[in-house]
Amino acid sequence: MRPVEASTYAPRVDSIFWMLTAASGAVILLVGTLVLFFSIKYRRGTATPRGPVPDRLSREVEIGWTAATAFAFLFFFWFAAVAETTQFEIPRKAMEIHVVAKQWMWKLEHPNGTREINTLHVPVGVPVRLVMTSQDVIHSFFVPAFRTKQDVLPGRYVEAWFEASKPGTYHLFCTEYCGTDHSRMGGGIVVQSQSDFARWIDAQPQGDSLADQGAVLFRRMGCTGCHGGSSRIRAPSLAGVFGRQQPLEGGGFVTADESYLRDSILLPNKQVVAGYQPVMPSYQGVASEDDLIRLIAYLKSQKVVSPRPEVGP
Ligand code: HEC
Ligand SMILES: [Cu+2]
Repeated sequence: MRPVEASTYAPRVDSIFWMLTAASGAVILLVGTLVLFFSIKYRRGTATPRGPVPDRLSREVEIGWTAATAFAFLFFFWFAAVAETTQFEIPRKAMEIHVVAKQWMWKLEHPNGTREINTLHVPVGVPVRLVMTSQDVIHSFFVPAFRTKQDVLPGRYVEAWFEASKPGTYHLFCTEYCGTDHSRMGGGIVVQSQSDFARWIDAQPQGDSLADQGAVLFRRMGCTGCHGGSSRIRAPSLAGVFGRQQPLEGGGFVTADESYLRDSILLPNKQVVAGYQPVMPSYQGVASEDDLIRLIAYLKSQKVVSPRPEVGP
């Protein structure tokens, strides 16, 4: 029985599998036939010539089969590499889901603040980008029906994406042995039609969006003390920081993505913004993974209002 293909990526992975199976089958058939053919042709008592093979023929055969297999494998490599690289090109308009793995559950959050545990609702036909981290050990997010599998590491963000192509409920597994209840660390992805999904998300208890919750934290954790407009300490304005090419102290640039923002909060001295003193305290151990998701959502929601002159050195 064929396993379900429920994402746009699944048929591509499967075609690699079928291609390799077909190629292996063809080789087995060829070798088997030749073994049979030669064992009959050269069986004892036949008058078939048994002298050495002419040099020229032997060379042609060598070059021929080496080239043919090399090209066949280059083709497989190309095909698989193209399929694989699409996994790193996350569509810009993708819906965003934050995933926090911990022993032994999956915590999932939608941008509007809706939280789920071990079950994730997504609409069909919409690319979904997963921003994942772990609170403890290494886990791995695996949805066989999507052919999506990504290790989830503590202390950093890893990304993956998928686009579900068929409504239904599909298994979610942790596929990295992570302790006693590893085998029970699973759940389901519920793929709904877009209208069903819209209805589902509307029916969830209305809380604040992640960005709004982040704004509260931003004040409560004292970030405004430095990053607020009227602070005495010189700190960069965080409006529009997300996605910017940030010049660093000591030269070089970094793209301000989620991982960079995360590091800026936990390890502020790792990459210091050009023209500023490394005076920001580390929030390691202060800001939880949940807090970080909210703070970053807030920073992402801050757009530049008006281009104002930088007061720089
Ligand atoms: C004591 C003052 C101070 C506090 C408090 C502070 N920061 Fe900072 N922050 C700075 C300074 C100075 C920089 C620039 C130097 C650097 O990159 O470390 C900075 C840099 C950053 C950057 C990188 C900005 C960029 O343009 O690339 C981010 C993101 C950031 N802070 C977020 C926060 C958040 C979130 C909080 C609250 C949890 C916070 N900061 C609290 C002083 C502060
Ligand atoms: Cu796990």
